[in-house]
Amino acid sequence: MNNNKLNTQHHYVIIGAGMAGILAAIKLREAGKHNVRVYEKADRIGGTWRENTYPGLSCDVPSHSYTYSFEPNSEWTRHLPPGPEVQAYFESVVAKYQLEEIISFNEEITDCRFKNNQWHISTSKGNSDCADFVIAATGVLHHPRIPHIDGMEKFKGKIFHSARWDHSAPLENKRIAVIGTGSTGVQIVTALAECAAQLCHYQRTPQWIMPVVNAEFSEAEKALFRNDPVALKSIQNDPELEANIERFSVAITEPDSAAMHEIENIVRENLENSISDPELRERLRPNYRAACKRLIYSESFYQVVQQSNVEVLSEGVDTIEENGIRSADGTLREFDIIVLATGFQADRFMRPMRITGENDITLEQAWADRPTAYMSVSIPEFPNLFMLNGPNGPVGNFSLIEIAEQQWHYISQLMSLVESAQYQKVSASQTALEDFDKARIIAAKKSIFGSGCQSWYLDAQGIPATWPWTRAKFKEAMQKPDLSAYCLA
Ligand code: NA7
Repeated sequence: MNNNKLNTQHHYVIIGAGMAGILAAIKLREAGKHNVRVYEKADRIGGTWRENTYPGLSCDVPSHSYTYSFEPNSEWTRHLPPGPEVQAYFESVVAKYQLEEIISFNEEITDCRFKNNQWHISTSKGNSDCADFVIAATGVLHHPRIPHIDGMEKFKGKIFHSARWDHSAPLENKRIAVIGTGSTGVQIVTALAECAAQLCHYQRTPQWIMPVVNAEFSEAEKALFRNDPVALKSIQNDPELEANIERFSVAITEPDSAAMHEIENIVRENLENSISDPELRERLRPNYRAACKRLIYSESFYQVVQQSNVEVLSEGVDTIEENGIRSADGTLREFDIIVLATGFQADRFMRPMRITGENDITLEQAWADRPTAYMSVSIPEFPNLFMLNGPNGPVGNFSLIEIAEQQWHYISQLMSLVESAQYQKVSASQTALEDFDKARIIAAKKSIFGSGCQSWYLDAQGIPATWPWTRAKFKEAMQKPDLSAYCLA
């Protein structure tokens, strides 16, 4: 490959100005590629951190790990950063790299079609664009999953999804119902317990809770990080944290490992030691293995659910009526606010955008069985289109920033084959994807995610859609593409 032949005139389109889109834009410009356009359907950057503004929002990955490797942040206030701080971090990065000038806000890409070795793009504003490369950085947890509960439309109070928080609704001394016990529901209940008159947590399935101390960084620590780049780098690459993350990744891929038994012991002891009422303890006890659903980290959820103004209800939601929720046991509880912390449609990725690759194949056709991508980044017959945090990536309690950076390292090597004019198009071969998928599915079924629970990690057939091997193996796979897995023309 002759890098001297780099053609800086290639046009790059990035879909989405969230964490991954920002990364791609920075990396492209850093490499001297200035013909870059980011399309963002909202009016601000930030992706999931823009959309989620609920009380108690916090990242469940340590702050210094949830940070671009090249943009360390001395100012994180806590071990697990509050959501608004994460949003502010991304906004500061966008400002520093002057990315606003290349972002088209309020402009959704509606259609992408590959023709004559280019992607022909249409947007919601009626504009068109023509790109040599498309980077889909559309996020995973993006489309709210709104359940259809009988009578929802009759409710006279406020009802909204956690990712569409209605900030006009006062919370102080209100009667509030939260439906859903994922990370979101747990964070919301923990926050609202402070101000609600009555807080009912509707639990369809209990969760294992990993105790955590979400310590604040002291002023002295922040001053040290501010003044000593080496100290800042070393907290970012903290070897102890690294070892723990790696151990966790072994645990989820090898459910019988000592690492997984250790996690199980911790969460079981947390439940046993924290909940004094035996009846409530049993109601909160999951009947599946720890980390089968995404593990929830909480400092105080178990303490909060024992407060007098908080109740965990496992009777099930039957209907919603004018004044509240009727449980399956017939009890009507009245509420001012109902929060649907019911998660996301994690299989949508860049859909509903219409994407048509070679031979008129649509993304809907390619993904008729399930969303898949070779190594999580490339789809056969969709040349020069790459995904960051696409299907089959390592999404289980890891820093998606780190994952996206590794994917970028890999993708940029594929793009350079076209940039150097060696080839005109590159996409994974069908055989490579099939082989990858076969191995992935075998391993996925054996992972903790396949150990018998319902979660957003599972595809429509109930198979974990995540990267089923260790984090170290992913990092290794992202070092260098195996070109024999690609169709190069
Ligand atoms: P999750 O983890 O998908 O959790 C959704 C929760 O909502 C979960 O407890 C579901 O119960 C519950 N749910 C969904 N539909 C219903 C209905 N119809 N009735 C009752 N309960 C329902 O989403 P989160 O937003 O909490 O977290 C997503 C990720 O964001 C999280 O993993 C972090 O990565 C950040 P179920 O367990 O299916 O019985």
